[in-house]
Amino acid sequence: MNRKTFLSRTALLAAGLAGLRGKAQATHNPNSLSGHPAVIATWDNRGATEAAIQRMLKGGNALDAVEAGARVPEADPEDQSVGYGGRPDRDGKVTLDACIMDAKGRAGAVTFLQHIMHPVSVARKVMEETPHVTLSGAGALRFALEQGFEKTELLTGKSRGQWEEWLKKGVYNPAINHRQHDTIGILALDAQGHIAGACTTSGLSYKMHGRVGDSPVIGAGMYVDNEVGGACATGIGELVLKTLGSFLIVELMRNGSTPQEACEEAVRRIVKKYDTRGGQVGYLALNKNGEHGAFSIRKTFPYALYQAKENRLLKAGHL
Ligand code: SD4
Repeated sequence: MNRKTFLSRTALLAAGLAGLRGKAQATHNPNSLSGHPAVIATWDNRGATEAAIQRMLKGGNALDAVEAGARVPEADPEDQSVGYGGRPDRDGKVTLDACIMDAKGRAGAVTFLQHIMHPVSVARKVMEETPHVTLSGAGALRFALEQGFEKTELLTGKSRGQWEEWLKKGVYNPAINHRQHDTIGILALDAQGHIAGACTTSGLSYKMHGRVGDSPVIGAGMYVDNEVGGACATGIGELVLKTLGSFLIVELMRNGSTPQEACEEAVRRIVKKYDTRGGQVGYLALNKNGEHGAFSIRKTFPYALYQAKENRLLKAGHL
């Protein structure tokens, strides 16, 4: 590379980072508490964080907590980005992705799963009952039914109606709805100081049939390491998959970054390399001290944080 090319590339990079600072804004709450038990979840998933922390106050560990939390939006027909009531793919099928990981480093996931309301619980069964990490599609469904999960129609009248309207527009393309996507990534730190995480989604609305996003991919949609902490993602899965943001954030924290700095760097890696116009990716991180970070490409990135001290519930921030 000659000096001129080097200088122009450096200028472009600097401009890109300045642009990032302008475009992506920190949603970190500097007044938040630290400590544990603690739960943090993407979007306005307050019900999920409450369920998770209640599970821990009743003796559950971090793994029980993230499963209990993730099951809340999975069962909610009004949440059209997760589980029951999720928006279908462009063929009208609701296909779900989920993963879970615990403090021992065990992991389980399901991808492209249909007809099961609680993919996060199937992912936990994959982790606990099989030698594998991921089961997919028909195999994941067969396993779920063998494990006693019930077959359910996940497409609600509301989601079907919206899909039919979308079909009338004649645009048979995958799309993401920025205002209404609520994939839940959830991280919990229990009273023993152990961390676990989960992620569950119906994926991008009207995606191609068979498409799998970042949410069930360990290290992309979610990652925890009990020596360090954890991270999870929401947004356009393709951008997260190409940069393995959750694994990156945990590794940055291992090397001394705060959760906030690590989330910002993971977003920066995406913005530097890819065209993110109109796109969203948001990361959350929680370290072993219960300190958290949050950052996203777009200005608005709500998340729910819930911490308990001396057996009292303290709502630390919903931004
Ligand atoms: C996906 N990351 O399937 C998910 C979508 C998402 O909030 O996060 N929606 O790409």
